[in-house]
Amino acid sequence: MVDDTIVAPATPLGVGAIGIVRISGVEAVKIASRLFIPRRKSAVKDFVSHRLYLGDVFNPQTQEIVDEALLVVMRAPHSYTREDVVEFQLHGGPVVVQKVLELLLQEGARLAEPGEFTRRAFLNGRLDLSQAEAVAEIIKARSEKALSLSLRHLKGEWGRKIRSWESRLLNVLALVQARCDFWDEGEGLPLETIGKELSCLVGEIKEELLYSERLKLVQEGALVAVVGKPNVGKSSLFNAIVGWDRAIVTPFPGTTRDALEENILVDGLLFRLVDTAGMREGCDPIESIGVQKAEAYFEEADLVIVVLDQSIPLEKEDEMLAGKVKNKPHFIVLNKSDLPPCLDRTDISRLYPGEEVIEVSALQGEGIDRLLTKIGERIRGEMSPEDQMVLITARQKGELNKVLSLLAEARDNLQSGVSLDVLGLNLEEALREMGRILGAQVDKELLDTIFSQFCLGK
Ligand SMILES: Nc1nc2c(ncn2[C@@H]2O[C@H](COP(=O)(O)OP(=O)(O)OP(=O)(O)O)[C@@H](O)[C@H]2O)c(=O)[nH]1
Ligand SMILES: [Mg+2]
Repeated sequence: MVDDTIVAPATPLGVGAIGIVRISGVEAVKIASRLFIPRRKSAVKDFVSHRLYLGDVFNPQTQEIVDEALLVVMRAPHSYTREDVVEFQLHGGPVVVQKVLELLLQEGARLAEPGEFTRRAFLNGRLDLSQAEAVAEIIKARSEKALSLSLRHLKGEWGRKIRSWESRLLNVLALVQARCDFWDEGEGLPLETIGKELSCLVGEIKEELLYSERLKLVQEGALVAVVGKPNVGKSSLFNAIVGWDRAIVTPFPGTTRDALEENILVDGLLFRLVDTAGMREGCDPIESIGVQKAEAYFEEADLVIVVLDQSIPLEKEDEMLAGKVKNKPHFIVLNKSDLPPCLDRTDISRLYPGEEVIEVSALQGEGIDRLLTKIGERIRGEMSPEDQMVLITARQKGELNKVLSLLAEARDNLQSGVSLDVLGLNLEEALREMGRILGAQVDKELLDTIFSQFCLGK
């Protein structure tokens, strides 16, 4: 347990209906009681845990009343940090919140560092490290999908998975270590079983890391790039999707130079939609920088929307793009459907054999909803199976990658008949890395497992 008491605003500093200031630590109740007079006679120290009490917040030095507030005491260990926590629910507004914060600091609380409440929750064993990270993800979640994944993570699904890998690995290590100490090298060691289990673990972890690639789509939003030759209506389409005149539209080819990015939500999913310069060669130096940017976005995109203008015949730029786009997930959008058609359908199917073409009129807003539905479906498809996804932070991914290479090394060592000592070391190191994912200490646990399974020393 840490012995000081921390305080911080729990709501954003701004105007709102209520503003919450939160204190946590051994002195929380004592400090809070110095500036709160309950409406009914009872004292703060006698408040029933988790019940709201109305009263006045006052400055103990000047006796001046600062605000009328609701106070709730959440006694240890039944609180977020597992310490005594007190929350002041004040009238929203930066001045009141700031004032109460100052008073609490003056009465002996310390200003919390970012994440310190959650850090205490972790130190006091309420959350594992990955759950603590999930809390941060929930706060950052920018789409419903990301939010639901963070919540699932917080409930500990990911922790359960890691722990199950951990215990399987412990079993393998226990087998290896017991033989190292008490038997001749390898005698009676079920090498095949160990090899199989290691391969199994490597496979499962690989798969998990693969899923986590898709997670980027949820957390950061899939990058959807609108590309095409100049003047086909890319910016018009972009504007129609984002819902306002974000990009400049003119009848002159080469209008867009800089790529423009906007976040949009479709069906609970976040997208980064990018409008790019029309791709063509031999343009002026400024425009060609724009074209280079367009190409970079094209490469990076999770999904490409290729725009064609159906009011004019195909040109060589359309052909060039068709060649490039083949290996990327993409949609063909036929724009300007309000104008008389001049583009031969057979030409399109020659360029994009067997592909579905979505007709829209960016100018009149026709077909946009259908296009959005298609985009949503496609990205969901890329992410599936959704129920297997868990949210992995970059740190966890790093640890998991290390575990993976250590296990692969152990498996290869086993195959090449390396000594059991070395194998044991590989596995121990992998376990240590794995333990880091949830922030747990593994060594004691390791000993426990070995003793319980093999009764060493008896
Ligand atoms: N009739 C009709 N005109 C359209 C449509 N979409 C775009 N336009 C017109 O086509 C011209 C070019 O539109 P932009 O949206 O600027 O085209 P762009 O592809 O972004 O062009 P660059 O930025 O130069 O590459 C403008 O005059 C638009 O008004 C449409 O659906 N129907
Ligand atoms: Mg444009």
